[in-house]
Amino acid sequence: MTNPEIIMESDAPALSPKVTAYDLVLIQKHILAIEPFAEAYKKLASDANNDGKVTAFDLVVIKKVILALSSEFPNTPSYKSLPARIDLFPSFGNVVTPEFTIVKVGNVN
Ligand SMILES: [Ca+2]
Ligand SMILES: [Ca+2]
Repeated sequence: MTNPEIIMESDAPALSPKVTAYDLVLIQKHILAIEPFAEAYKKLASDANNDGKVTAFDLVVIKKVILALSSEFPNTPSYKSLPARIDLFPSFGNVVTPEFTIVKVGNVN
């Protein structure tokens, strides 16, 4: 038997009014270690190609979406959840209260 778990998924469009050139600036500052993100959700939001790292490739991907050259992010939904999944396997006496933070890919501010 597999453990019951909750996984949040989204098929919302990649483009959002919240994702702007200013987000690109902030992500660039993170990549260049000028102003690194402290918050896990910002790193998650910045990883637009879903390779587990925040690099210049993510900037390219997000820029394409902002410019409407691309309608979706590669390998990742438009919204991610933090954590990605919650294990609901019940341990006796414990009540699992799932708590997710929903993260819009590309939006860090
Ligand atoms: Ca933003
Ligand atoms: Ca990445």
